[in-house]
Amino acid sequence: MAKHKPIYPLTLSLLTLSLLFSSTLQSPLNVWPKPRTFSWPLPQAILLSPNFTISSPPHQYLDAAVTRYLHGVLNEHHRPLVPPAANLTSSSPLQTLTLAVADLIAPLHHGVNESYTLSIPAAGAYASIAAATPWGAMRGLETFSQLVWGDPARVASGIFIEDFPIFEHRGVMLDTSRNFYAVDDILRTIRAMSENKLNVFHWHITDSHSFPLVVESEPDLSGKGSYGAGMEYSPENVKTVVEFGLEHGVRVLPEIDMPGHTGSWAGAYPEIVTCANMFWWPAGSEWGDRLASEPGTGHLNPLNPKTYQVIKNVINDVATMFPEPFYHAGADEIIPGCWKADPSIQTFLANNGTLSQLLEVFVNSTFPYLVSLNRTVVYWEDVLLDAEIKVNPSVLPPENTILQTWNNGPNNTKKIVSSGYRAIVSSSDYYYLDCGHGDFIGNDSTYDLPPGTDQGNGGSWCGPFKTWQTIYNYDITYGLTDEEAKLVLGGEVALWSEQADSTVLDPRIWPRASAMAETLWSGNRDETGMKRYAEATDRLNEWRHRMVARGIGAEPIQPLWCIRNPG
Ligand code: CP6
Repeated sequence: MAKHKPIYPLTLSLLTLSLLFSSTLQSPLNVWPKPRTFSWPLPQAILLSPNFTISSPPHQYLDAAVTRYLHGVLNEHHRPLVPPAANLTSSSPLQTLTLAVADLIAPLHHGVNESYTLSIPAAGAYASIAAATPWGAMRGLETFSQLVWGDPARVASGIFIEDFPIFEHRGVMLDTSRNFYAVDDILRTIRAMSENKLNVFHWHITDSHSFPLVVESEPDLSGKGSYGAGMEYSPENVKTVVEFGLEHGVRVLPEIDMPGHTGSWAGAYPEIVTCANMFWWPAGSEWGDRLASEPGTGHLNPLNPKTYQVIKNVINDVATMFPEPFYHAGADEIIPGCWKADPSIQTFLANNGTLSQLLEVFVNSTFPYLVSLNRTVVYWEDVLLDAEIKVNPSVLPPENTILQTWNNGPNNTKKIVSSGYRAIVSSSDYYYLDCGHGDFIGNDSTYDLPPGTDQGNGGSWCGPFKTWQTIYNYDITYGLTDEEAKLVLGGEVALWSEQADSTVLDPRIWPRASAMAETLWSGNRDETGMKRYAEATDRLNEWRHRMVARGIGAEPIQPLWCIRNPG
């Protein structure tokens, strides 16, 4: 049992004083996401010396970050929307930022310690970051860079920050199958993630529409399934992305969606994909609804041995290309009609087999293989929570399985963690960035209406648009017990790309992903427990402005007028 120290009256009055300082007298700090604790009692700043340097222990990936931030702080010359009131207090400039890293060999894995402290003296030549790991040091460098502004460059001073995230998994999911993104788009997204202290790039690489990943042991998958030469990701491209992620403290988590969403595999292997050529069938038919404007959604046939030959080759190559210990294996949205279209499956069902058993056959033939490669498998929640087609939980041991929830808000999160599984939260009502941009069921005759009809089922079926406030507001452990909440690893915003490509990538993601980034890093409430929208709005305006200056096309959240005319 830990002993509680008695609280003396003096301690109490000091506590009250410091609370007063932190809530009322402190100057606003333009850092996004807001640090967990900081003190900046007086609005002061100190110039950066033109010879300013960052000294750090050598490290394969931290070195690149140090070079990047050194260049950034000396050359950004950021002009804030509202110039900080801070006065220059010292005649001698800051010479050095020193990094101390406790554990230099900690790999960038789930749960790695990202904590750091940053101290910038009011006067004196040295600032310092003390971090648990290189990845925490990168978070500290980002914070330092956001405290720098002006020409000549200056940094907020007389400041002490102690910072660490609430949630360990803070991600962005990008779908590169429905539309193609160039490698540069992906790198820019990862850079912006790192600047928002997000740490997992969930790459939904393949789907029914295209198979852009070059798998060396199965070259026909992309050869016949990609949108064409120049719209593929080679193993070298993947290496570039993974290394870039490491230099930015961002893990790259691959998803090869299966057994559903695999129509694009049929170019190479029509014999292992069911229903791939059933382009259009009517909504509400006995086949079940088609999903996501698909060219025949395509499901891998669990009863064909050839299916597993191909899958094992794919998994092997993907595991080689992506060293990340988490592997996302999909398993979302199985449509009864797609499997039922296949004669061998019809026989299986006629002999009293069920579609859930068919999914179990599939999971039992693929999940242990992933575990044998030391992977922790992430599935979409459907694998256990679908109304009709789901496996028996006994085939998915909680120690190797994480479920990503996307339906039914907090209720499904509760279902997942109360049955002992870890959860990643991407509830579509809050975290789906694509929704609200129109209906993506292509060639849809529901809009060809006879005279005298007012409207069809118009509008977006996955709307409305999620504002940054909707995202900021969401408490991903809402309604959970403390024990259950521990199983929530974090969250991901998701950009499905039926109606997105590089032309809209930045403004669809930013600054709305920034809203989640802060909620998951330091929360969405002030010291009194109130949601901190007003304060966050001004800071997000500044942060969006800085992101734009850094080459991220984040969309505006307000007219400039509001900033010039505050209150
Ligand atoms: N593709 C895949 C999709 C979606 C999912 N999986 C999706 C479903 C509903 C909405 C948006 C996207 N397009 N493979 C669900 C996980 Cl509203």
